[in-house]
Amino acid sequence: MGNRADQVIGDVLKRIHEAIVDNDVTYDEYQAVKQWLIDVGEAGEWPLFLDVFVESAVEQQVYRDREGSQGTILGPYHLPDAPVLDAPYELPKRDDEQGDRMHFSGRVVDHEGNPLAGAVLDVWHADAKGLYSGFDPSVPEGILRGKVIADDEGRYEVRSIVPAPYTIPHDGPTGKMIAAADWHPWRPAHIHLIVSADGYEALTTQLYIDSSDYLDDDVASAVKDNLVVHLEPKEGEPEVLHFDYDFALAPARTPAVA
Ligand code: MBD
Ligand code: FE
Repeated sequence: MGNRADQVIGDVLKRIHEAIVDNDVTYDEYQAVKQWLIDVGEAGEWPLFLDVFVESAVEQQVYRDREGSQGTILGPYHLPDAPVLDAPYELPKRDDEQGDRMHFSGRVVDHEGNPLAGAVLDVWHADAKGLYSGFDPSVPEGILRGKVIADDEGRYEVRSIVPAPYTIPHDGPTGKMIAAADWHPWRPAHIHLIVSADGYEALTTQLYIDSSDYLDDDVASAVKDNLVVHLEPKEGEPEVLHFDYDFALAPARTPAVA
């Protein structure tokens, strides 16, 4: 067995050196990149930068043969300690929360379609301005996040508001890099979930709203066709937008530790 760090780090550095040669990089450019890397750290933007520009490649590689539902990237805005909510499940919101009301429901099953009773759905999403609680100081803590439990037949349902597309902050170094390259900083409107059940591989995924812009050019390259959902007025409650989505979990890769 070779040394993994030697192999991977050596390969990454070799490819950087090749890019320097292929693009005839100048000393000014080298100094600018060095300062930019320092700035990203000082601004606390490494989680943002890495999850937007690198995580999708890791996710696709690691889960290329996964059974069951598709996953996608976790992103930088998950808070693992969100509370388990009480039924009927509705994500915490402000009294004057903006945005259309949303309801989604479905089943959590295994890769053979058997219901996973008591499965946990950890759900979080941005508000109607595209901002996340716990990260943007203008949004109170705990808003639009929480854990929902599936019933004995694996059925779940969640109420919330429809999130807006997300834009990376323009003022920081990540935004400056995007502007310098003439890229755009947007992600389509999405809902994050981690769906888990004992004995199964947790599914980290996102659902994308089909009427949103940027589905075809997500800055984070994390959209997959079968993660796109269509909202329609809910039966008997036409002011609420509804979609159905089922999650199929793959068996855990490694046996649980006794
Ligand atoms: C997000 O909301 C997000 O989901 C990702 C992956 C990156 C930046 C912002
Ligand atoms: Fe997000």
